[in-house]
Amino acid sequence: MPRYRDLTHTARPSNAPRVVDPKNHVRTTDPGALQMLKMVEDSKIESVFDRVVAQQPQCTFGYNGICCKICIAGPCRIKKEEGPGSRGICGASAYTIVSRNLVRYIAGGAASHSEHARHILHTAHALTEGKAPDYEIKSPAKLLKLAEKLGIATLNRDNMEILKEVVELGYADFGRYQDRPIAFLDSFITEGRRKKFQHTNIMPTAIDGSVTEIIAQTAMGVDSDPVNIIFGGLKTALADLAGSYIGTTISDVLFGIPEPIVSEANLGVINPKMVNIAVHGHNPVLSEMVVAAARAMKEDAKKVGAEGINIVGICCTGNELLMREGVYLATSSASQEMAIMTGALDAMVVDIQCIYPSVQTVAECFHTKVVTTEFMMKIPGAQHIAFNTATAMTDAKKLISIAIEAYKHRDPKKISIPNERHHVVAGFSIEALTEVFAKVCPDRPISVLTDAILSGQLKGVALLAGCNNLKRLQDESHIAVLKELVKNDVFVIATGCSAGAYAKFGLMSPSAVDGYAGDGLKSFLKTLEEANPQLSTGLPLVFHMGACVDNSRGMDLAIAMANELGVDVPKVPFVASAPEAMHEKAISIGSWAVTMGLPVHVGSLPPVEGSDLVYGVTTQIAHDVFGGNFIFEVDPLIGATKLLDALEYRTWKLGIHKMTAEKNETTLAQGW
Ligand code: NFS
Ligand code: SF4
Repeated sequence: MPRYRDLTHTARPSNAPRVVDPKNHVRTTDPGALQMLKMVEDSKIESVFDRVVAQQPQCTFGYNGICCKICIAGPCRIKKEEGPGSRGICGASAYTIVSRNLVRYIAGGAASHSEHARHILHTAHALTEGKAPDYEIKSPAKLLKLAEKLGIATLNRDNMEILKEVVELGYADFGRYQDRPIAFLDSFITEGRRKKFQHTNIMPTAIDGSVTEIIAQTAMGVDSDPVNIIFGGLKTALADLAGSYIGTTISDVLFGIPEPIVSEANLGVINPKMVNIAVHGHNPVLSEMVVAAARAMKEDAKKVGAEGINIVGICCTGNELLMREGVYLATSSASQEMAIMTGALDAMVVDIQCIYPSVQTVAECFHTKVVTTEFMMKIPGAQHIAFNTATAMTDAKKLISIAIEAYKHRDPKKISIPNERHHVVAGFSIEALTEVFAKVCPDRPISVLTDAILSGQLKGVALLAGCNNLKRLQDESHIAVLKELVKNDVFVIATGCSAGAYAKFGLMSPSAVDGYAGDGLKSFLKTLEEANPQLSTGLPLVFHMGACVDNSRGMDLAIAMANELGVDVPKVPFVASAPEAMHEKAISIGSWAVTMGLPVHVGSLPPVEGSDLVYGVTTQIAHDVFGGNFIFEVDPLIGATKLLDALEYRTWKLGIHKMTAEKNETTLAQGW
């Protein structure tokens, strides 16, 4: 069972309101979005903030996860404690319905991440076939490292040949039928986790297979055992991790490993004098090309009177481009419509995931062109230009031309851009971070981090991730959790819209360190900076590790720490939090993080409270089996305190066992 230092804390959430201020339309704390809302106050443009209010109160059956629509005898709801009303028509009880619904979210998340990864594999495959002339192997170093991890020979071989084999293995990971674990997953987990997954029978053999399996397992009249269902879900979650890892690593091979880079964030990066194009979604395959095409077409923009072309990012496409190209981050998930409301956005080019269908509705009030680019993602009313790997540059140029043409139709009266923009230092892939540590200790770079934790200078590491969920105010919980953790000397890495929040608020910058970091964290960052005089960017308060698929980078760091400490992941002072989780992908990520052995705080409750058993499994039993557990808590400060407790407990245990081992000159015990 997880332990809490504050004896008033239990595995249950506090009674803070689940939907804060449900009638309030001003559901953001982002200073840029707030300004924008004020500016369009009189215009009656409907936004996501209005729709959240319109949805209140939300259905309690759904909220608790006790509504089943898996077959069309339903919908069934659990209405009573006892009798026929306490079960669905087929006899499914609350724990069956709640667990089935939960793992189907995981299937959705795994499918999303993996489809993204598959697209990247297709691009790499086309490259090896000579059918993607506009792409290249930007990072041969990453390719070699990856191939070696996967057991693929590299000596005296051509890079393209190696990539071909890596891609084939990736494809095999999607559809394997034989009984061998997913290679990409197996290549980077610890021996302890490997054994645990085999022992609990959740080691996935194929990504596609895991998704279909869990859908089949939860079909009407199949599995009704909640524990078996949840274990099936965890297997799918591990397939999600594998998909994410494929997405991250192959993207690095094709587009380069992120390195520390300077940029700016928030709506003020939209420039009234330029042709502004927002790239929104998740997949760097298209957006990297858009950036290249924009560089090539600067003169065309000048012909229509603009000073140039300004690419800005939204959501995880924004994170990918920020990390690799230093592209400005305009905004994050809940304020995506606001970018259009500036009246100066000429085109919004979208790929997949987290794109509100409403962007087209808002765009219709302006001159902005919304362009969809993938076959599986169309919006009624928006233009569709199929993006093709074989003709990538030509397609990207077409997209830029659409924006240049739209620029001519701007209405100057409708332009109002918030003046909020903040300095950002991003680009901390695990390679980049390791390089920074290596300047202090070249032989064992990760020991710089683990030693700082063992000595008490740092309290541990936290990965802050996930979306915006407007049950609370946008970004409020992200910021509150971050501030509490850094104040208490936690080394924080961030991804997704959580990273976006810190960037937009100016907290992802070296200048934020003095104001918010505790003394231990401050001195730690100072030591790193002094050892890295070549690093002109300085070191930020919180380290950007990328998009949501790049949570696999975070896992990589936790594993590196485990290896350095000579223990398995559940003993590493490393925690994760999604303070404003929303998407199925976030549920999937949280689930693999728990399975990998991390305490995971989630600041918006998934629908699990309708079954005490499922609630107990996810928050308590999971800890006994995997060493990780969910901490569901909507109050960000209580959530942060529970994370700090978990870190403290792990560090304390680690210290005691290390001391004992040293005293008795034995190896470190593994069984605690
Ligand atoms: Ni992640 Fe990125 Fe944001 Fe949530 Fe959506 S953009 S993949 S799912 S909302 S963090
Ligand atoms: Fe109702 Fe059972 Fe069908 Fe679900 S599977 S809708 S509980 S009859």
